[in-house]
Parts: sequence; C-alpha cells; structure tokens
Amino acid sequence: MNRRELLQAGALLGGAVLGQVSTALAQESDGSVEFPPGFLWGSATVAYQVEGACREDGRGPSIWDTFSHAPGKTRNGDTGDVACDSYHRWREDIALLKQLGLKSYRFSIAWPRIQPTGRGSANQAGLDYYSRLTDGLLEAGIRPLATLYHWDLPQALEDDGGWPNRETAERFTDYSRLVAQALSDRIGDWVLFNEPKTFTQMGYLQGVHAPGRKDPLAFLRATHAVNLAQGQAFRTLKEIKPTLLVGSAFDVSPMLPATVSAEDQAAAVTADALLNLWHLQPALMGDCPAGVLLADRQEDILGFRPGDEAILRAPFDFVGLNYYTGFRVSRVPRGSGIPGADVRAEGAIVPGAPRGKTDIGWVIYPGGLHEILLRMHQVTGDIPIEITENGCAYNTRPDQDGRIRDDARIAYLRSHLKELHRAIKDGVPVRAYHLWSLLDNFEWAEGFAQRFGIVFVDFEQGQKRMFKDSGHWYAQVAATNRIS
Ligand code: GCO
Repeated sequence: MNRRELLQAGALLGGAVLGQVSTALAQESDGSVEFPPGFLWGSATVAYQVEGACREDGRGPSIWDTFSHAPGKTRNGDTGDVACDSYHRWREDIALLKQLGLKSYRFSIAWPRIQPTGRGSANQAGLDYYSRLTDGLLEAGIRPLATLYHWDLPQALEDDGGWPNRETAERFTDYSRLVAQALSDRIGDWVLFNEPKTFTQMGYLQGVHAPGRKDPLAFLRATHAVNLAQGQAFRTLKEIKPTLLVGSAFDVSPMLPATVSAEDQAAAVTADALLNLWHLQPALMGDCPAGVLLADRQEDILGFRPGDEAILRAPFDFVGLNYYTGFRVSRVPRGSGIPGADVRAEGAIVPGAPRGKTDIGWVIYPGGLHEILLRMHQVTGDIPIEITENGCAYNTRPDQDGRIRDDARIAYLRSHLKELHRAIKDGVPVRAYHLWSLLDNFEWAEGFAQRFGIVFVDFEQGQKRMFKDSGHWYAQVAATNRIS
C-alpha cells in the first residue's frame, strides 16, 4: 500500500517575477486552449531523488540515507546513493530543460550538504554545488525555484528528536539563513517546505517514510514544529532580502464524501481541514483549523506555547500546490471522540473519475484539479498560485526502435492541463506549472519501480537520458503556450 492510495486520517490521530496572468483566455473551437501570456512552464526534481553523491564533498547523512539503507523499507532495497547522478550530470539536466524550452526549474537543496550535522557553519562545497547549478540555469534563461526542505533532514537532528522536537524549527531557520545569504543574490523564488502534511504523516505516524516512526503524538508535535519553522524561515528570508518571493508547496486533493450521509459529509470537511489546510492556515491566519482535534486539548496536544500564533504567520508571496489525485472520504467511528480520528480518506474510484489508475495505483481524476484550485482559492484569495507538481507514474520502456511511447502520460497531462486552464478561466490566479518530473528518479519507498519522468533514465546503462514521447509533447505545449 503506498501513500496516496490510502491516507488514513483516522489512523493518523491515534488510533523572477512573472508576467501578469490575464484571465481573458482563448478557447478555440477545435477544443484547444491557450494559456495566459507569460504563463510559466517548468518541471521539478528533488535532491535526494536525483542527485546521488551521498557521501561526496562533505555531505552528511540524512534520514533518507538511514531509512533507505534499513532492510525492507524501500522496494527492492533501493536507495538514493546514486539515483540519477545529477550531482555530476547537472549540466546535462539543464541541457534537457533547455531543449524542452522550459522556463522554470524547481529543485531542492539538500540540507545535509549545507550543514552535514544540521548545525553550525555552512559546508562551502555544498553551497558551491547549488551556486553552479543556479548559474547554469540562469545562463540557460531558466528561473530557479529552490525548495529548502524536501524531506532530507540531517540524521543528527533526528537523533536529537527530529521534527517533533521544536528545536528543529530553530535549526531549520539557521539553515535557511545560510542558504539565502549565499544564493539570494541569484535565486528570487523560494519554497520553504514541500508537502509538510505528507512528510510528517508518512514519517512520524505511518512509518512508511523516513524516519519510519509510528507515534501519533510525535506526528502532531512535528506538524506544529514545521509550522513554526515555516513562519520563522519566512521572516528570515525577508530580512535577508525583502524582495524575495517566498511560499511553500502543499499537496492538496478534493475530499469527496463517500456517500450523501451527513456523517460522510462532515468527515470530508474534517479531511479537508487536516489534509489540505493544516499547514497553510497557520501561515495565513496564525492558527490550526478547528474541528480536527478535541477543541479544548488542541493546543496542549500540539505543544503550543504563548506567542506561537505570531510565529506561525507567513504571509506568502505565492502558494505552491501539488496535485495528483482525489480522495473519497467516509466516517469510520473509532470511539475516541476525536473528529480527525474517525475519518478515512482513500484513493478509491471517485464519482466522475472513470479513468482508472496510473501505474502507482493512484486514481486519475483530472476534474479534481479544477475543484481543488477553486477550493484553495477561497483560502488563498489573491495570492498567486504556482502548480509546483503534477504528473503521473507510467513505467513505459523503450520499444525496439528506441522510442518511448508513453501515450498514457500524454493523456494524463493533457486532461489535467485542460482542467488547470478551466480553473484559470474561472479566476484562480495560477501563474506557473511544474511537471513532476523531468527525470525518472528515486520514488521514495517505491524506489526506482515507478517512473514519473518525461525523460527516461536508464539506470543500468550509464544513466543515459532519453526523451519520452511525453517530453516532445510537453515541449510543444511550452513552445505554443497551448494544449491542442
Ligand atoms: C511528493 C514529492 C515528490 C514525489 C512526487 C510523486 O509529492 O512526494 O514532492 O518528491 O516524488 O510527488 O510521488
């Protein structure tokens, strides 16, 4: 069972400034749609998923090194030790982006390259790597969009308690300062956290991601520490350079009640609060959504201290949204009296989603992108939105003639981009789209078994990179700014 197949909220509780996006969009009679002028087409990767070179140039171990090397934690015992070897092949990766005609590249910075033990002064070799990568992108006319935390906590900080320990928020703030001091002269756009819900839940509650803990209280404390870190790092970056554009990336999904019963409808509201808003609302409003934990115990459970409300606040310049699938939500009473504990959200086929599943087993639900964008827009208001990830796993391999005919991915992307276009037409201020992913890579607990790339990586044959048909198709989209 992998993470987006079953998200059991119940189990989790215990049991470069872009052009103005105009909303006047053309809809051609042949069904093709045109995106607003200046819309930014991009792609994304993540340090641990592509870089490899885990012991080079002073990088320290992260929780993902430890976790992936522990027996039975990842499929086939795969690790990110080598991954796509992007640490050495970054020039090749930039050349691919350039050939695709993309104008934004989302990548992440590995904390243990910058601070091998999660504290102290910066490891210059680590900063130099990201400095070279940034210069290479800028020379290629590509906007760097840097994520500060994409799941690779230095192991030494986990040994001190990890994210459930609120000291980790201080460490993250220090790390963010070091990175911004070194790179904010060239990187203007920053994502603080990637999918805080997912890494806290999978890592501290369900134990299927690093660091592999299964502790409901630790999980809830971790969510609060991350929210504190988000606010603190936001202010730190702004102090260093007020013109930086700072946001976070949240994975969001429409929560559809499994039946019309009042219980399931209430459960869907709770799931939305816990799974879509838990890390966004604290940033925008200074509190956690109500109705998930016991009202009179919430602060106590999360480890709130006086003054935290102000620390949590991060008035984002943009909000990043990752979208993959929708969930069907039902109420499954478990007798604890805690609303969030009685919610079950699963990736079973949802009404209006008759298109089956991708190879990783996630339900294909393009309309959910439109739905969730309208939903999030109610919360984010005028704040610009960037799609920081959207894509699919299809494990298509090269045919005899060497061509990779991943038509299913093209169909997935086309249908989702049409829904994105519809949301923009309906007034949601989305200014960028980052396809997940540029490269086939290390898909966390799934190892190399799931291929999300528009570029095929031959992990057995010297890391050879080859465009899939979807890569050629996406290049066309970026060149014409339209979906036909
Ligand atoms: C995430 C990450 C990516 C994943 C992608 C597909 O959402 O988990 O941001 O690292 O690889 O989403 O699962």
